[in-house]
Amino acid sequence: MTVSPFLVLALLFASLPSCALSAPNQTPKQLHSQAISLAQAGSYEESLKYFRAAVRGAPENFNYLNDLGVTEMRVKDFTKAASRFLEAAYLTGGAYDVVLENLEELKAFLDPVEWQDIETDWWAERPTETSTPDQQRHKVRSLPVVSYDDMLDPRNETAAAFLLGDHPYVLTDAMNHWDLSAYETPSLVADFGSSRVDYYPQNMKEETVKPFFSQLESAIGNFENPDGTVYANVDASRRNTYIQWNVDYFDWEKLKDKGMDLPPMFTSDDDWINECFGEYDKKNKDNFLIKTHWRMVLIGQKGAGMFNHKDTLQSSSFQAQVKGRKRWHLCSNAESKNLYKAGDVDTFSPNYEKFPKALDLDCFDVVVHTGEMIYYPPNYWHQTRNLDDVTMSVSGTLVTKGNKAGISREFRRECDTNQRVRIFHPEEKLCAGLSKCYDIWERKSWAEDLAAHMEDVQAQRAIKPEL
Ligand SMILES: O=C(O)CCC(=O)C(=O)O
Ligand SMILES: [Fe+2]
Repeated sequence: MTVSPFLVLALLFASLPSCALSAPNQTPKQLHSQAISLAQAGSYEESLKYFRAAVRGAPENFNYLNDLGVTEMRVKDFTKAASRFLEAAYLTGGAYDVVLENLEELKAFLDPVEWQDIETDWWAERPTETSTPDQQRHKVRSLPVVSYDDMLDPRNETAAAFLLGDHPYVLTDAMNHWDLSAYETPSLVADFGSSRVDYYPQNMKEETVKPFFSQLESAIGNFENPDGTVYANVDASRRNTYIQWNVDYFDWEKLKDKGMDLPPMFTSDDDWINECFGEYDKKNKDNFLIKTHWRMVLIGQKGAGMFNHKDTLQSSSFQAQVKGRKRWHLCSNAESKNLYKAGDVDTFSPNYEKFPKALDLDCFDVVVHTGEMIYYPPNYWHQTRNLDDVTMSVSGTLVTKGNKAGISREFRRECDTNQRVRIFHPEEKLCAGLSKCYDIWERKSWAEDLAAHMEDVQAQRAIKPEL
């Protein structure tokens, strides 16, 4: 490796004070100083942790980005280094000579095709803040918006068509009396701090990203604390933390006590979970809920999101937006032919050269605001991006009249030990519970049950008009 880019860094180093070793809750400036000390002492790998933490705490600081890039070059991680220099050049409008010099140096280590791929990926990966589909050249429509009042009105046939769950929609005014203060992070930590969560310090943008298993309290603590060094071996330079909390039976009940009041079409699983898995068998119920990610709270920073995918099990889902806004791109199963495989197409900003069929897509793109809900039927592709810092939502999986056959088929396959590819590896007891479910789902009068529940809500409203 030639030395010139590092001379640039050496000059930067020389002008900075060295400082004492690690202390918790350091500012980005302190983290950067510490990184420089470590790099000067030749501990590049260790210093990367601190450079990345500094960048995480001050993502717009182009000096930190540049120094991180230089150190990544030193450990021969050229792809990452390139993304730092590109970011720094972008932030400074190309007016920062040091970065431009480093970029030129770096290009010498890469062949032109590799370089072009890195640049394209960097553009596509950059978290954009608005919902403007500026990089989209395929057809996107906005999702139908239905108000809860219209849905509760039996004479409103248009709204009634959405009730059964065969079409995607955004639902408004169904969360008007939720106590959203219960979802402020201090309140969540106070009430659910020891609950177990999957913690993704670096987003869920690809299928291969693996989470840490953590307690909600420490995940939220790390999330809010700019000292990213706690992430040890993870490159946590981007503030794209996503926490996925698979909610167990009691925590879901507790969320209800704290003012989560879901409309009837999203609560039909309450009717059968106890019956299938045993009212007093918490372990069996939780096994079902957690293994299938049946009910979740998703807590994410701006820019975090989930890659384009279809849910397993051919289930439907709803999501209630309790804090911030989330952008969704939804495509029906008919678009599978244009979407390659999960995670391939970034539907917010597709690489049409690499995935040309994406040009033929005809999908939905919608921003769900605080207090709104979104629903999608089975086999819908979806990709998300959080638009606010912090964004939080509650999601639930649903069995409906239209998807019960598909879900039963998927679960039966999961319970068949002769199948080679299985996802959940359910135990015998869980499968015995599921067998009960298939019967219940088969016998259930879906439309009538729902109509009865809706009537109940209307009747309650008539008694308590303030609802
Ligand atoms: O909320 C998100 O970011 C994505 C959630 C999701 O894909 C799901 O619940 O299946
Ligand atoms: Fe999903």
